[in-house]
Amino acid sequence: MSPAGTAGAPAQPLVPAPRFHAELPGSARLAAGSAVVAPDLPAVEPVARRLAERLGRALGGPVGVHRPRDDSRWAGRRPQRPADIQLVLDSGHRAAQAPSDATQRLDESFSLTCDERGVVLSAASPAGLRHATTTLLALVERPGGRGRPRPVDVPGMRIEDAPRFAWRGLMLDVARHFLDVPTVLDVLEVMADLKLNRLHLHLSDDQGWRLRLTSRPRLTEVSGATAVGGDPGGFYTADDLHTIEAAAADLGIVLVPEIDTPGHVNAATHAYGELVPGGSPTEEYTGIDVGFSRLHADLPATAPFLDDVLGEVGGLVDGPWLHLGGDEALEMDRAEYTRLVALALRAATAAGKVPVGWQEIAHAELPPGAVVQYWDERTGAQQVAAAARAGARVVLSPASRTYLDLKYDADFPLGLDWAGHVPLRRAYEWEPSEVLDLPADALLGVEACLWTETVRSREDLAALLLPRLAAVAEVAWSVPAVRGWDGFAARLAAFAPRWTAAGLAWTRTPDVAW
Ligand code: TNX
Repeated sequence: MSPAGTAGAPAQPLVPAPRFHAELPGSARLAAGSAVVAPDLPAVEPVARRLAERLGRALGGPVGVHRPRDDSRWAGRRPQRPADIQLVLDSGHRAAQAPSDATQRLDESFSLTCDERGVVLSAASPAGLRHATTTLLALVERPGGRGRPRPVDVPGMRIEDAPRFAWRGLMLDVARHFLDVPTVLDVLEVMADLKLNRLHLHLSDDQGWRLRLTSRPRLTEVSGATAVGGDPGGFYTADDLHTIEAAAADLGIVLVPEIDTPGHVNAATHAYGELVPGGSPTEEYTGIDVGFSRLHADLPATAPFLDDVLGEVGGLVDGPWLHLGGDEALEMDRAEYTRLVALALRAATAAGKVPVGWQEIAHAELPPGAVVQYWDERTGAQQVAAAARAGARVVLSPASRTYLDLKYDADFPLGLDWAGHVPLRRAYEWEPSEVLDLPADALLGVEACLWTETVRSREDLAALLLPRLAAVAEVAWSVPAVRGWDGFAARLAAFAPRWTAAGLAWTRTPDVAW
């Protein structure tokens, strides 16, 4: 077994690295007129459609979807024509039963076989088939040559792949600067191509409130228009959130909305004076300091606010998770903090959601299965480990590796540097199991975070996000045995031109021969 492209052959553009990759004799020629042959199931439909659309664009002519009525006739069989791509749902994979995360990783597992007889993508579930199509697209899509017929010979190979971690996320801070729906949809496509599966939206902070709620309309009426530096704000309607969630679902990505309390709440206290002792709203805030704003456990308006807001947000999303924030409430004592977090936890649970929070919530009593997101390497490792021993799950976002808002180096014009600089190689070369001392099954996954204090445009966003998101995605997906900087750099150089073709202003970092 060798990770693609480490044995002298030109690197295949496979990021994240697959678990198993072997060359086979021959190749399959895909061309306009090729067909995607897929089982006739609703859950497979968006997978087959996306594959056919993108193949059509890459091959310069129409690629149709063919759905044989009786799926069993096709299962495990070779394509009828060598130019076709056959999607096979192989329920045999399901036989092995395992605890929930392992089941999910099994669901996301897939194989790809390409030889003279054509391409077969096989998986136990639509999620696995989707990843298989993503892998095929990475092999087929070559920038340039749009619009004219362009057959592609896919070299013979066998890939068997499955994710290392169940949670492979990206957090977007849409509060410091707002990101409109089309921008978020573009990011979702980038994520899906890297086999990421969680989009965490940080919807509220001191500088703005980004989701319109019927229970508390002033949140966006008053605080929807503000942003860092006096830049334009913005907010999502419930329909916007549904648009994002539906697009994410088509790509196998689950939306995790965050309402940050009990700190980072100036947008709320600016809109509702009842959340402030004395009743006068706080001033709007457009700077980038943290830790100064807070809720008050003893005010009568506080618990109803949390119940209404978290209940309404929980009701807007299909996904099982609701992120409660909980970071950097620096202006209150531990006792009041844990009381306020307990109120938020109760509201999330009442909304039927599994609570997620930044690492500070480990100080509170957590319901079993709650998710704690580790970010601040200066502090908190003990509490997070203790919470994990008591049944919490952990998502790793160590700032010095996964905070994609930190500068690449001192000269980079965008980004912060409070946790140092994060060159591409630093975002790549770390081992999740070494970050915290956790029980074996507590580590749920890895999430990159893009805070937007310095992000004022789509260009700024792409410049910080890419290529580092690819590094974190490979940390989250690929097993250590197939990871290595040289192979990654070579595969990434082959992968990245598709970002250019998509019009993304990514950063050509000095550490890769792009
Ligand atoms: C810390 S990380 C924060 C954010 C900032 C970020 C900037 C975390 C949970 N809180 O409020 O935006 O640093 O890197």
